[in-house]
Amino acid sequence: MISSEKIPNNVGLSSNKRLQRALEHWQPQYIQWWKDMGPQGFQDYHQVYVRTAVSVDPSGWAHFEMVKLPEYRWGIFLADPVHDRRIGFGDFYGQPVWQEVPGEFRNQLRRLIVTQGDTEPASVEQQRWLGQRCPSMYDLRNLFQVNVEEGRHLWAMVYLLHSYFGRDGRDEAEELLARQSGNRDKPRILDAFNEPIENWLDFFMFTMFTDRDGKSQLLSLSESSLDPLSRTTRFMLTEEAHHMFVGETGIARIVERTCQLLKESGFSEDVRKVGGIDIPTIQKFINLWFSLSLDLHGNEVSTNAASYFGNGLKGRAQEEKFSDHHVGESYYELNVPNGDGLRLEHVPMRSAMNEVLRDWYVGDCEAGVARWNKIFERHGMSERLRLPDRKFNRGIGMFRSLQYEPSGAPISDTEWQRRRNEWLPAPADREYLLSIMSRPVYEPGKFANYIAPPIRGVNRQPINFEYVRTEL
Ligand code: BYC
Repeated sequence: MISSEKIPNNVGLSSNKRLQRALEHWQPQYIQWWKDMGPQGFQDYHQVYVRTAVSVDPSGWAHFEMVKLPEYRWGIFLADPVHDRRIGFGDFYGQPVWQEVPGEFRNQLRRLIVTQGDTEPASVEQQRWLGQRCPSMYDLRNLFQVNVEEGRHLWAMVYLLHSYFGRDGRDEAEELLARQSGNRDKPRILDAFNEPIENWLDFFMFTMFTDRDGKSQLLSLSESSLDPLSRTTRFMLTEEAHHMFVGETGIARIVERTCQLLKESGFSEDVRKVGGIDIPTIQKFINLWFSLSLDLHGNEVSTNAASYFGNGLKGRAQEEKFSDHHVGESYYELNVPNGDGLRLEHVPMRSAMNEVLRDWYVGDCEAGVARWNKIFERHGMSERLRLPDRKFNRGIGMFRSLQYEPSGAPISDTEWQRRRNEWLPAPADREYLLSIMSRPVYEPGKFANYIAPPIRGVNRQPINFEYVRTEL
């Protein structure tokens, strides 16, 4: 039975018969999907200390409780409406925002919502085995927190599909549960969401870099003229911040531990010999997940992006920071491949919107990497982590079929094949990581040898709090 008590919401669910009927059909399928494809081994006998969104009040929107994962109260929330909100960019600039989907933009909006929605369950699927290899109970809990909230973000997109797209929307909502990450016949839509996440270095890099793409995409969707889409994504950003925190601090704690192990061994040891994760391996995983997440922003020159912008469907991150919201006559200076080098081209700004968002994203990632490098500085070490060049290892866009070193220098295909394992995780790196993660750490307050404890626990609980309890 669908009830407002089971599904916390601020969308008037108890009086919305149409939405209730649609959800009554979809929700059991969702729970079945969650049990089959969600965290493996933690569905039936474990209680997890998770936060649940219960309102949109900034001073107290979430509530912490011990719950069994399949009983999590996935809710539906829209950020509060902005009085007299006007369209902030594109051809309809200044007109009132839309409360319904205009017929002429129905397909484009559906495509954007489905693409966004598809990533949410995909990430849960990718991460479903990680609980069996966790570095601590604190981290296990954070993994599940991220997973249930990605589940809620799926609910957010399904709410839009059910409420504004009729029959097609209901079909799309079912398809969101039918595609599967990495499945050869029915893969997830975007490539990065079909990559396996088999160890915790992958997981932390994913939450650092791929969730940050979530942030940039959600920021740009929150500018949308379709007000329900804007309000839904605005509230999703509140939860997204924690996911990036998990990634950024997860890597920071690994870096911290690596520095400690290096110091303890008088810098004479290969840190792997003492069970740590060496800096070159960390760098390889940055190279991988940063480049995969760059791809998630789409092609550099895109007619889709131009018409999303012109039609007011998807803006730029923090649109208010730009002075020109029409962007009819300006140009973006784009470096395009030209023989062995590059040539500067002037591309109509609207067509370059994916690239504009990618610029914002790269800046946000750079700030995160600079924070990691402070840890080396604090230890008096000269090592530094860095983002690879934007051309490196690209699968989407103009640099797709070309090869570059992480520095951005062009190389031949043969050279790429020969040196690829120097720059991206090699099978031996993955084997090593699995070897140090094969025994999960489930004892409260204990941490695997390759990662430092966090500075504080969750929601003012002590670090050694029993965040995940096994029912006897
Ligand atoms: N992989 O004109 P283009 C998140 C396809 S993450 C595979 O550039 P457009 C999260 C494209 O579909 C944020 N295919 O495309 C994070 C199209 O194919 P068709 C997710 C790709 O539409 C962690 C063709 O190439 N949000 O929230 O301008 C955990 C032409 O490309 C890819 C969104 O995605 C790719 N990477 O740009 C959980 C926001 N890239 O149809 C969650 C909504 C492009 O011509 N989506 N293609 O065969 C969008 O804004 C746009 O769809 C994209 C693509 C920016 C993704």
